[in-house]
Amino acid sequence: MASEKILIIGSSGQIGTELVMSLRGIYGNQNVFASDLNTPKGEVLESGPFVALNVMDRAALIETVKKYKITQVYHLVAMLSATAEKFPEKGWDLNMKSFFYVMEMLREGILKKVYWPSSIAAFGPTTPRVDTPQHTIMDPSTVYGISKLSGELWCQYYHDKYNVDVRSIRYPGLISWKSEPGGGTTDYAVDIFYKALQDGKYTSFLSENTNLPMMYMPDAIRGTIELCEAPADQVKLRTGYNFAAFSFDPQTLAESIKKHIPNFEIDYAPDFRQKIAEGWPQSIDDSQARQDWGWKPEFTTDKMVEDMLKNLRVKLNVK
Ligand code: AKB
Repeated sequence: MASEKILIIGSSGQIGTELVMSLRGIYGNQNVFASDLNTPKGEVLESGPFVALNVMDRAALIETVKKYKITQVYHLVAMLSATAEKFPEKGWDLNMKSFFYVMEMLREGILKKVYWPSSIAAFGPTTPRVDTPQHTIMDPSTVYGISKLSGELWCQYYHDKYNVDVRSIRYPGLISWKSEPGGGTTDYAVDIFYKALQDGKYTSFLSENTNLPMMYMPDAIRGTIELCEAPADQVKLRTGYNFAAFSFDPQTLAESIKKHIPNFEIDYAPDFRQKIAEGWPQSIDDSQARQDWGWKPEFTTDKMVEDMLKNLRVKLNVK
């Protein structure tokens, strides 16, 4: 394990910020390189190496991998669902071009392993929405979803054709108090906590009964590392694994928050993100991840809400 050198591309994003710290705990601070356009703050910068990198600069990416003798890449750069609808070509370029740069290094044997995140956005409006199976209709209707489904199929292609080690998970909406998301359709489920603590009220951009699969970040980080560290023969799928914890709609989340902040008020003003959410699953069947590499979430909605509020009160200095 100590001989592994890991590069996290997009380390200043919602997942990256926390994944860097967990991987440094396992592989050693000096062996996990954070990289992003934006210089991180705090512990990511202070605890180990950071490389300022524009992932669209292929030469710089290859140079970084060679210079630091990187063996594994976690490719976390992406333009998420809501933003990519506004900038389709830019979204596609960012999500896919950099993916190929990394996959080609894997094919050439410069890298040993790649992790690439997929999303529930890879499903679409005619996908069965309840307990969405691992293998089912996939007809994404967003730029982001199309890029995620395409990437999944390319992962499988590279694995089957070139026998390389690439792994992927279909993330639900991720909730974290340490880092904020940006440009996603599930972002309301993080914003709501900040507004509940700071203003006592929140206007949701999704309607009250829009049920979506969600997960607390500690589970997402643990699951990601468990998949990446599983013996290769247990990773039977080389597209994205279905990955689930719980589902809720804005009204149910607000009720759970009210158990701690009784005066909290929510109202609803659905915008263009409503249509995106309506094309996504409401709940996910992740039995294959459970069976192949032992996935099991720990956090329920109520447990997550309690932990979010406890930590955000300290972070935001709110009584
Ligand atoms: C988004 O809302 O775009 C992301 C996702 C579900 O992949 N959080």
